Amino acid sequence: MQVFYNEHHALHHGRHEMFRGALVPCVEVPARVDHVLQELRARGLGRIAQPPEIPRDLLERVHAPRYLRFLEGAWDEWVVLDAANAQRDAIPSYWPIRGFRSDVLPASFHARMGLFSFDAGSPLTAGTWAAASQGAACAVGGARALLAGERSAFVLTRPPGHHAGPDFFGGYCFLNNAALAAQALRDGGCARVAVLDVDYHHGNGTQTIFYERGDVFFASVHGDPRTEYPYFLGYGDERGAGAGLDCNLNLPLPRGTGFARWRDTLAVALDAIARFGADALVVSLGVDTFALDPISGFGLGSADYLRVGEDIAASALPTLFVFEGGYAVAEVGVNAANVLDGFLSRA
Ligand code: OKS
Ligand code: ZN
Repeated sequence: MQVFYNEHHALHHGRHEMFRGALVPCVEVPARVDHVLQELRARGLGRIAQPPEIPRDLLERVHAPRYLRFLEGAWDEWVVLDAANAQRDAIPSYWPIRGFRSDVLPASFHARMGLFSFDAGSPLTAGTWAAASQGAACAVGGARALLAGERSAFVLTRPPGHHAGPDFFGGYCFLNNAALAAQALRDGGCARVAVLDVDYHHGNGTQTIFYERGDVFFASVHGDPRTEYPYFLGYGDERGAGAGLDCNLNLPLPRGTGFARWRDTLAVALDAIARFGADALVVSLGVDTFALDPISGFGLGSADYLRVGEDIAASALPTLFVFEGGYAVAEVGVNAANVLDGFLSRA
């Protein structure tokens, strides 16, 4: 399996995130991806492949140009405001919610931080754009590997992507790697693409990007947003709209769900993807469904991830795995590699 490893991932390393009234150390740390890479090497799993240059027009088919321009220049703007800012991460504090105008583009950097984000838990750092844009290139590289005939590939990157929407960041995500891969597959000739999101958290960014499109199916198994992040999207009655009606499937499960029920629900998602008639599959592979994950609430064990990979392989589609969440740092490598090993054992 080709592995598109983001060599620049550690350029994004937030110091603190705002969490319920306190600045706490970031949960989404470079060591996560280091552990996955180490585990792949230990198993002799995968060959590192070089990502391509990512065309701007592809980025702009997923993300709004004004959002991309903001993100690319945000750190420089932040530091120009105050030289001392070089020592702190940029975190938004103001959001244009119901009744505010979102057609304006304020001159204030702080206002634009809020316009283009939905939480205070996703610090923007000196290397955020460099890391995120290289991750996007890795995602496109993975898509092109499938277009060239590979059965599977793995995008090993951070920051993750599935919460990033057309014009917003949040949930530790800035560019939507899975969505960019799905778009690259469409552009490369796949008529119908499915995104399967198995992260603990609903992929609100991916859902929003494709909500009105009939060419990309989005299916997600995740913690019920009534109690779990991102709270305001991911409910079962969100079925898509317009040309995308019935091309969105949310399968929320209660906090505390164990592997047996989770696996039955995965089967429902895979069945819907088969009925959609996808010719390629992008998997948003979060392993924060692990029982010991510090910020999540499902009960999967390490061996269960082998079964997850096997079940996904049974759909017999060209499959791109894109790394998302998973914060039990010591186990994240074993868990992610188990999915890939399980897949390869049946592919
Ligand atoms: C805790 C609240 C934010 C949770 C972000 C979830 C990130 C994730 N600071 N998404 O899949 O893993
Ligand atoms: Zn997650």
